[in-house]
Amino acid sequence: MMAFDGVTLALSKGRIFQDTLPLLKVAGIVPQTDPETSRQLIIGTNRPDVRLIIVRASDVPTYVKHGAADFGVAGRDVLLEQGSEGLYQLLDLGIAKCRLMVAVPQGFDYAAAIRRGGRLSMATKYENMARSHFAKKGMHVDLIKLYGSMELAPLTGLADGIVDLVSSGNTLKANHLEAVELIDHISARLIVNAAAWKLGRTRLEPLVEAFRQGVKAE
Ligand code: PRT
Ligand code: MG
Repeated sequence: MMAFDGVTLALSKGRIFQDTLPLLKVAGIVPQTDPETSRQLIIGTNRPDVRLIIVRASDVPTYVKHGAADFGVAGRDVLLEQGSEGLYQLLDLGIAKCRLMVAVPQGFDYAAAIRRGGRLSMATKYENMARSHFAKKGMHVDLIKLYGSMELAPLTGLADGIVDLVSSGNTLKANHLEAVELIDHISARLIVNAAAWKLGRTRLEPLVEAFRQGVKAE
């Protein structure tokens, strides 16, 4: 594995992989297998000098920070939540778009609850972003850290509301919740190891240019 001297791109399967495919295709880069069906975690491409590694979405920055991957495609949510020291965000790829929102049960008067100034509790996977958002608003909020299925929290009395990513809004609707506040717009970014970028830019530049063409074509 260490013998590979091409460029390694870290991706998560699911929406990031699916949305990155057309960008790679514009650059003439085509993966040799589909991570949705194959169990391979290292995927070659039609280009001997470019390979993909498949990792959890929240692990993409870690691989790039440590130089185990040259590049990664990571959601802005992941980068904001984890911090991005040691990384450069080279491009906004405009894919996997969504919004980080506050949501509460339908009919819950969020504005009135804020005016009353009582303590609200919010369940979220995005503790850091939620904390800085509510602090900016001067709100006292108890955050409850969850790792998934945030929507369940208000339905079971675990929390008054949630802070979660929303794209179509169908998940909120299906759970009788409604978005009441926008925290941030999210999209996926092309990230690179900062030290590698400073030292080995000529080796890395062509893939960045390929992505730039892909983004332009989309
Ligand atoms: O799923 P896993 O635990 O492995 O990790 P992950 O959830 O971090 O990965 P993945 O692949 O689900 O998401 C990767 C990236 O896609 C995220 O980091 C975001 O930047 C981006 N993205 C875009 C989204 C969504 N849209 C999105 N809708 N990530 C998650 N969701 C979830 C949301 O949390 C909620 O549960 O989808 C549900 C809401 O979707 P709608 O369409 O019903 O509103
Ligand atoms: Mg997910």
